[in-house]
Amino acid sequence: MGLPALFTRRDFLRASAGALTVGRLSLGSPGNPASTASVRPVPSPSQLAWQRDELALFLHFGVNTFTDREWGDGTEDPAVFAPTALDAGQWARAARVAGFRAMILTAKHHDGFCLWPSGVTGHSVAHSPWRGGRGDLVREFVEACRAEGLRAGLYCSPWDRNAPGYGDSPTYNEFYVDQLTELLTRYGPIHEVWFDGANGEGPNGRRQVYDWPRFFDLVRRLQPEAVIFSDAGPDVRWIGNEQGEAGDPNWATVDPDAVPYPGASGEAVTQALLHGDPAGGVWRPGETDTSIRPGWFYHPAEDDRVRTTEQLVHLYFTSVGRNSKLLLNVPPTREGLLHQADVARLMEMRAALSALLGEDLVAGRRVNWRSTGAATAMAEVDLGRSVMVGIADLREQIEHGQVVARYRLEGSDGGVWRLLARGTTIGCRKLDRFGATQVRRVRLIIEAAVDTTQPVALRLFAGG
Ligand code: FUL
Repeated sequence: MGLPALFTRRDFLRASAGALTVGRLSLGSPGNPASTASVRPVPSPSQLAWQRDELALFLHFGVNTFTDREWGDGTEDPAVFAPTALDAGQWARAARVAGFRAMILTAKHHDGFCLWPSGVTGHSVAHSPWRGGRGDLVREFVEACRAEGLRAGLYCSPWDRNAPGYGDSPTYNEFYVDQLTELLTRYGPIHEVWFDGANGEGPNGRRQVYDWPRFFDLVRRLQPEAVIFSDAGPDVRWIGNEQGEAGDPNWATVDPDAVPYPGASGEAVTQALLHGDPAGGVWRPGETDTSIRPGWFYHPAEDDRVRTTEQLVHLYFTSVGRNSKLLLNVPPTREGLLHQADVARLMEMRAALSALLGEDLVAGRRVNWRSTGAATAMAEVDLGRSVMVGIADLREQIEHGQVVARYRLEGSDGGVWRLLARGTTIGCRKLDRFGATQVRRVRLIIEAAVDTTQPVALRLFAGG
């Protein structure tokens, strides 16, 4: 069987030249009071918890799972949605055991099919054979998250190829607000609301103009603790690609005018998403979303194209290890279960990370931190014995903001200091892998920062 055509939001935007600009969004968030004076931005408690979770599992599931497509066109018969052994508990257990702390479900993708019995459309699980039409997958999903201590997030695509009102902007915005209201009031705390910017034409041939400020205000009102994700935040930004590579450097601060609305495109937008902005007045860390398989939805033809353990470990280093959070998509099969090959890979990834990052050689040693100038500093540690180091794990105290712009790491085994790694930003967590080197003393030199630096936490591992 041929591979289904894969589409990403970038392909879509390229294909639809002249996407509408809907005006600049300038919503504040709890961590970003309106003022952008000289005080550097800091994360809100929700943004801090979101980033420290490090790993979230993304679940693309819906009619596409059964039609073998990536983007449904909205004409799918709800009867095709017929998982035979659905168990959201299996998703959640795999996620927790693999070290994930949150899950995000596609409550509605671009085809408009709702995984919950929405009161404003019949295009939902209520008209499918699953659980005799009485099922509510959003409920099963949030309950499974809670049972495993995971935070629950929802993706409700604004682009809806089934809704008859799509393209008649006020009518559709009303409908979409009703759907969001259902999702944000029926299921208890929702930790992340995930908006993508895909934006097409409705049956009337007119492009829908989304009322983003209204959508974001609604989330704030109904779920004040939730973080809102989109290209344009307001709380969490897209990292700018779907391959799993955060930018280097990667600032959690941004200039909100650089990405004026979700779905904005162009090279300047991509650069702003990848790198953030050291002078940015708003805290908006990047989320790296990518799939364990080539597609976002499950396709049997991709069963032998699951990322390898080594690739998943690399992914962790290029996302979590670059001041980002990893949202890894693992799509349920037509049974409604995560595929055993994917689950095995998640477990192997956890085992590999635990082996690599298990024994901190700095633990119990005194790290000597001193300021060496207005925005430079040095940390030095004696490891007490000569050991091999191959990985460094650096962390800024981001509750006070992000400031480090350039650093280098050196090691010595009694003689000269040798360069181990050099880098730009650190932020929440920076992981560097380098050729394993025998050292007894290690020093971290902060060469440039945009403000006075708080002590940076340093951990070292043997690597391998
Ligand atoms: C994009 C969508 O077009 C893809 O199908 C997928 O859901 C991805 C995560 O977001 O905007």
